Amino acid sequence: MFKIVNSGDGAVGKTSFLKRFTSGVFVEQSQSTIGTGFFTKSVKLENLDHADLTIWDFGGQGRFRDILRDFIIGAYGALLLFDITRYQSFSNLREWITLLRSKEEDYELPILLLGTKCDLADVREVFPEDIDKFVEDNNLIGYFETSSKTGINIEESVKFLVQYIFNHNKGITQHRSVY
Ligand code: G3D
Ligand code: MG
Repeated sequence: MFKIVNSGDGAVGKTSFLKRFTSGVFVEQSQSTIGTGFFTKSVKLENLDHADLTIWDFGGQGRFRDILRDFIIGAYGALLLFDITRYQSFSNLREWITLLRSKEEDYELPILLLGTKCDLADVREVFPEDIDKFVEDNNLIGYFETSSKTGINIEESVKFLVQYIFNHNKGITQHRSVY
C-alpha cells in the first residue's frame, strides 16, 4: 500500500481523473473539492502481483495549499495536472513543484505531469514545445495527455508513475517480492 498525491490548480480535472481511474466513469457534474479526500485502487504491475494505491486528492484553491505540505509526507510520488485549454493552469505549475518538493527528505519526489481534457485539443492553449521543455527543466519523470471524459491515458499514466516508483525504489520492490 502506498501513497500518491494528486495536485494542480482548481478545476483542471483532478477529482474527475481519480473518479475515472477508480470507478471507470466520467461524472459530468463535479463539485469543487474541499480540503482533501482520497481514493484507493489496486493496480497490476510488471514484476509484481499488484500494488495498492492510496491517492490523495487536493482542493486546488490557494487556501488549501498549506494543507498540501503536510499531506505530501509519506508520499512516494505525485501526479501534477494542468488543463491544456487553460494556459494559467500551466504557468502555475512551478509553484506546485516547489510545494511538492518542499519536504525534507533525501528522496526527490517523482512527479508525473498530466495535461488534462485532451478531448478539447481543438481549443488548446498549451503546446508540446513548451510542455517538453518544462518537463526537462524541472526534472519531471514524464508527460501524458489525458481525458477523463474519453478515458484516454488515465490508467496508463498512473501505472507509469507506479512502475517508475518501483523501479527506482529498491526498498519497496524487495519488500514486495519477499512477502
Ligand atoms: P478539480 O478536482 O481539479 O478541481 P474537477 O477538477 O474534476 O472538479 O473538474 C473541473 C471541471 O472540468 C468539471 O466541469 C469537469 O467536468 C471538467 N472536466 C474534468 N475532466 C475533463 C475532461 O477530461 N474533459 C472535459 N471536457 N472536461 C473535464 P464543470 O463544468 O463541472 O466545472
Ligand atoms: Mg477536485
